[in-house]
Amino acid sequence: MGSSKPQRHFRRGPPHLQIRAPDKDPKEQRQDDAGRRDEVVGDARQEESTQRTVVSWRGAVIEPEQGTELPSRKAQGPPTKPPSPAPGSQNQPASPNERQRAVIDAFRHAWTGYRKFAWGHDELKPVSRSFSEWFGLGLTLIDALDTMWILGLKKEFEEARKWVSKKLRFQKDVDVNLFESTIRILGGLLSAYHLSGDDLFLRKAEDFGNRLLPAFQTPSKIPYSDVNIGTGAAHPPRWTSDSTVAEVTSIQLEFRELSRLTGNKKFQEAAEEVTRRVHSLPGKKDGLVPMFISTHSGLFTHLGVFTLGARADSYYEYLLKQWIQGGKKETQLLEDYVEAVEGIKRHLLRKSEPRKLTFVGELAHGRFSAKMDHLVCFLPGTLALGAHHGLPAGHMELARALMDTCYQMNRQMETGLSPEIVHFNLYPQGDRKDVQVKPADRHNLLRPETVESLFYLHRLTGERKYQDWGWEILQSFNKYTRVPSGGYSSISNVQDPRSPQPRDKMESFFLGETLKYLYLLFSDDPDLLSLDTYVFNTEAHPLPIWAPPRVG
Ligand code: DMJ
Repeated sequence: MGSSKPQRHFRRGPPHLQIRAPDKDPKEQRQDDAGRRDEVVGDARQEESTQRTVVSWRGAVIEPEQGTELPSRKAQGPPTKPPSPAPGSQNQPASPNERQRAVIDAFRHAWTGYRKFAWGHDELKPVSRSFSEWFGLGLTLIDALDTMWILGLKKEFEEARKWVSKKLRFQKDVDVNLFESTIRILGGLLSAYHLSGDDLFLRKAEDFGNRLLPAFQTPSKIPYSDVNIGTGAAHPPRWTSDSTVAEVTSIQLEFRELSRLTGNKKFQEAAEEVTRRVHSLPGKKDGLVPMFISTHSGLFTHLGVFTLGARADSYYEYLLKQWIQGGKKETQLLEDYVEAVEGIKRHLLRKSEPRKLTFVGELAHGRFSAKMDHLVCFLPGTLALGAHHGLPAGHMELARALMDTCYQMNRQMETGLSPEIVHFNLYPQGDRKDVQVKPADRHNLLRPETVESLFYLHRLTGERKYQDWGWEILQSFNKYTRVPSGGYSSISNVQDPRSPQPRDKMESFFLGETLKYLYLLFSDDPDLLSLDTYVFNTEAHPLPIWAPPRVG
């Protein structure tokens, strides 16, 4: 794609900007100096050369290359570390199968609405055929770039690329949320760069990353939630001086990658300082973190409340994914992740009645609540990914059990679509179902988490049932959320198939994540964005796993 237009520097070859891995990972250096924790018995460096056991954590031996894999891949002999993919080197997919074609059709329908009624704006309002602005940066268009590339929608990609080149300007007096803009805009640009090899996206990413950096200028180095990308003024939300824990700990994949690509360590240093500080904070419970953190003191606030849902979710996801991104050397990240999984098992797991579905509830000051956000459905996928990368088989078992539950959160609704929040039934009572929904929680925002995890579970087990479950969900999206004039809309009531009540908004993550994960779920090709080569950020933007540094 694009090779016919060399004047745009749109090509597959190596980019102009300096691309190099950091000489020596500063975190690794610090770990060398500090010595290893008692639990860590392996030697990460030795692992680099021998591919043997890396660490154990409280007795759980972690063997990085012995995770769950498709049977056909196990037979291929001793595994080797894949090199980081060169930008533009991901193969175009083979011809899409029937289900993938249905995803392409859904994407085209969504894109048609966006193109007609919301072009260059943040989000489509498909019912009123208009748009809404959040940051005023073409959020849906940027979030969808890599999806178009992966789905092979070349014409659409070219047109969007032209908009990025001609219209996207970051010199604007506008406040952006650091986390949301990092995962969607910075992540979207970086992955568009990696897939296409087009320098334009890297230049834009670097410009944007520079404009986000003032958010980190706080007394504690814990960033403010918001920053003005035109003036550089950063501030917390109006109602508090706190930041959200998931937000400040889910920007690292993107900032680290930006440093690797540009050779400028300032992005990585700012983001990793947050990781270091959060690592050693008091107020955790067996690896589980509270939801808020003060930008003044750098301490957790609102102590004693623990959830895997909103405000904490991707903290856990990014511990594992940074460890994978960095080549499985940063053992502190791994330890924090494994400890947190143990904390989840100890404090938050229960089984519902009557079907005994395993779910993740919440804990508030010692009191358990059987409430689970749909957001928590990222967890089966993350657990499966960890097991694939060598974490204990028990993580995979838990992933399977939670995947069943997330499927039931969709299946037990009249529309086949999950509500935003469910409450599980803990006691046998007549014909009461496992999954209960409160009136205020009946909406569905076209979120990706169930299909995201279905993608991982299918990719890592090869079991077709996960594809079939995703197919049911795609059909439900088409039946209840598709707007005839173009686009898909979030709905207010997943329990009323006759009147699901469109809310007139298509979130950017429907194109950035939901449809992308569905397309990947329906693929049977493990090399289409291989999980040994790429790690997906929390907005489904694939970034390369870093290759080990060359020796000698
Ligand atoms: C997305 O922006 C990301 O997946 C984030 O991690 C959680 N919220 C939405 C999707 O639900």
